[in-house]
Amino acid sequence: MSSQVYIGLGSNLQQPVEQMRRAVQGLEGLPGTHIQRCSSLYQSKPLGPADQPDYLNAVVRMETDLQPYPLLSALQQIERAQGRQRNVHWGARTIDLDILLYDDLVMTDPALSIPHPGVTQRLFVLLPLFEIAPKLRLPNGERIASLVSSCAGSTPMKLSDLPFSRGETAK
Ligand code: ROI
Repeated sequence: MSSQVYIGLGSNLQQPVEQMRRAVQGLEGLPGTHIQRCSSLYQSKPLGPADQPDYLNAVVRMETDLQPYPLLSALQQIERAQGRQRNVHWGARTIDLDILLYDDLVMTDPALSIPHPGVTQRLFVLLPLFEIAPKLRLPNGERIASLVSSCAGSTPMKLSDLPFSRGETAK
């Protein structure tokens, strides 16, 4: 049986809009995987070192037959294909793909934490997630809606009201 998974996307290097588009194509191309919804693009100041460009973030909901670790490897393969380099901690990146939620799974392995810790703490994750799943709850019962209203930090700017995967340019 397939699982419902939310993936967070982030990019701040080498034409982020194009990077996001390619990553969505990459996700759609994964075996046994089908994208159901894409959020708008959101622009925000970097969390962490400030000497890097602003980020674009989005969230995708998809159904997949891939188990968590095979899915993680597949995401890392897409990141590598798009030239992702892991040198600077919290540094700029062409593309970042995170498993935010995987059904109601809770796991805290050193290599893979689900739900992703950012889900409760980062508005650039919460806002696009709320856009495509306003009634969603975390496995512990917390509502995304209440997390959005209690989360501190500067509000990311929504760049387009339309999903970016359908050919619109977010400008
Ligand atoms: N900051 C923003 N605004 N968006 C991100 O996706 C993002 N990703 C990161 C760090 C470097 C923590 N900062 C970010 O990994």
